[in-house]
Amino acid sequence: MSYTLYGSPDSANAVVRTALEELAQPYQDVLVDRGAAAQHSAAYRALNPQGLLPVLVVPGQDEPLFETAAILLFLADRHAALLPQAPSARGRGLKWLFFLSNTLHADLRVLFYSARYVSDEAAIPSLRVAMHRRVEAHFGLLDAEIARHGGPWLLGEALSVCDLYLAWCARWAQLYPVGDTLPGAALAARPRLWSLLEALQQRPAVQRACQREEVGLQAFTAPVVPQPSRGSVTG
Ligand SMILES: N[C@@H](CCC(=O)N[C@@H](CS)C(=O)NCC(=O)O)C(=O)O
Repeated sequence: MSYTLYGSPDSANAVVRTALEELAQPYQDVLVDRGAAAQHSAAYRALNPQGLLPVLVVPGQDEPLFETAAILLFLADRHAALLPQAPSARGRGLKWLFFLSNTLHADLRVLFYSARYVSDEAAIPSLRVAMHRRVEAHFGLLDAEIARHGGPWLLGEALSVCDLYLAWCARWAQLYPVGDTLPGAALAARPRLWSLLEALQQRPAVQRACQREEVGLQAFTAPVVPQPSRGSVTG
């Protein structure tokens, strides 16, 4: 029995998919069509009561898993890969994984779904200006961390789930919300971070994930809004 990944094109399921591909684990896909608001259906909320993507169903687990970082941590533990295993380096992996989840990704969500975070829509432009500033600072911290130890990956010499999460966040920051995004140049000006993105998108496993997400093979350094053959990227 293999994993079952619930997702929609170019959504947070892409991070989990990339981890599954890097781990060479078989999995099946279930499309949750955001264009039809399927993530809010009763059937999907039975899997994730938040109505958010992704969900990973894991044989042998008594419940479906949700929250991208939790799923990444679960997979890294189960397969003893993609996070430092040495006790002395474990904390390094966890702190950046949590930073990506509860700070970078959470702040990106404020940009993507700004109307949910204000009571007056007139406040959205100014909220977005502030959030762009925060997100740029987060990418600056990540770039500085790579520079501090010399890279090439966020945690040093070994690829980790943090790199996968970081790269998809960098992609989304350049694409969404359509018409009010972080300029790609703001990321390209972060040389260590940019090198990481370039290296990551050359990996065969990452390319397999990008193909299944239908996002093209320069998904992180020259992203374009996809036109998926099934489902929708928004909704
Ligand atoms: N904290 C959640 C956030 C997931 C998330 O933002 N998912 C988006 C897709 S990228 C989603 O489901 N959006 C639909 C919605 O908010 O209605 C996680 O890490 O899993």
